[in-house]
Amino acid sequence: MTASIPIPAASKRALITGITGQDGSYLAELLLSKGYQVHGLIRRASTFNTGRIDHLYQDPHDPDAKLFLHYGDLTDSSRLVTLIEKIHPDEVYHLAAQSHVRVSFDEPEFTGNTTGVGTTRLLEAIRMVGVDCRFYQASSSEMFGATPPPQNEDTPFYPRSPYGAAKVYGYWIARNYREGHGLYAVNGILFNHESPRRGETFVTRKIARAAARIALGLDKDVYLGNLDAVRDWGYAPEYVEGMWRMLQADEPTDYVLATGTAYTVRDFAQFCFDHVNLDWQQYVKFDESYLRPTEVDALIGDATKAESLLAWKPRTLALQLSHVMVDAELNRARKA
Ligand code: NAP
Ligand code: G4F
Repeated sequence: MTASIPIPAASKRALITGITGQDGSYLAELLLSKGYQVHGLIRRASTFNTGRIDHLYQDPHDPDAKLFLHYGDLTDSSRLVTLIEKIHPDEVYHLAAQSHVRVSFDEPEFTGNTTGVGTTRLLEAIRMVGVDCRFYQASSSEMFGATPPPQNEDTPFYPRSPYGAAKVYGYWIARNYREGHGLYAVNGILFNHESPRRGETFVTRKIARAAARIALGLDKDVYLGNLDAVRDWGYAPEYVEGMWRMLQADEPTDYVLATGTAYTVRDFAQFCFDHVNLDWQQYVKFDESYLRPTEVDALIGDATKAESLLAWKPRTLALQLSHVMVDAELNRARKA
């Protein structure tokens, strides 16, 4: 932690909220590789929550250190002001959120407070300090909810969860600071993107992990909810590259990142189990507790704008992604 350590000068400084999450960890790697000084907001927890970024650790006393971590929370506005004042970032990537859709039905108020109002707290900190920076808001395809695919930047929002509603609020508050306060603020409307670093309770990681562990004789089966949901799954490292590109453009605007391909949860299960030569139907069981009060049936994105303005293109599609994830789980399980 860097409580009393003065921050050295650097060519470009980035602040990442949510640096301990899937996307934050890949983005930190990318920005460090580009020579940025990277600052990450982390929450105090009773157990370590830095597993995804431990390999990036640098001694903050080292004069060449480029990664600095700061305790803070999206519910603590005075801390956000202090940090913006101290770091004076050139780019802010706001990724922190209560990001689990199913959990948002159990904790709607908390989700609104962090995922929604947390964005305002950070934007207000930037405005109050008066720092001239570029701001990335982690918006979500979940905002489209019940609006049928294909979905692009002009598609109306119809959120179907407290999480989706909080993200719609975050989207509009970021646009408001762009239009009202002249902030360079961008909404990246990202469709589902996954990786071996995905949280274990999201469906792709849950399935990949189960397939690997069942193949190794460590588990017997896996319980899932709705297998009919259609998602547009891409690969997280490619999506964080898109986030960075959004903040390098001349003008701030909003972009969809997606692969444009559509698979059901059932398809993804089949890909994963096929990869370890098992019949998914023998191992996937149903548990209604994984159903949601309102489901998002189909998300399929149209990323034409990002492709033409940012030259961004996804390379890894669902089948290859499933193999990357199952192989990572086989390695993890063997090591453990
Ligand atoms: P993730 O793995 O769940 O990471 C969420 C991050 O937010 C973690 O670092 C978490 O810290 C932090 N966080 C949560 N509540 C916080 C709080 N109150 N104060 C400070 N930090 C807090 O999410 P992800 O998949 O990387 O997604 C990154 C962002 O993109 C999220 O905003 C998500 O909603 C959005 N998004 C994700 C996808 C996707 O498919 N992955 C698609 C569209 C949009 P801890 O480690 O301490 O929990
Ligand atoms: O993996 P999921 O939990 O992802 P979901 O709900 O699409 O949300 C993710 O993507 C959003 C972008 O659209 C992000 F904004 C959000 O932060 C998050 O990263 O569920 C995918 C689908 C759902 O339809 C769900 O009902 O899988 C279905 N599902 C079926 N069984 C399950 C399960 N989901 C989970 N998490 N666990 C199950 O056992």
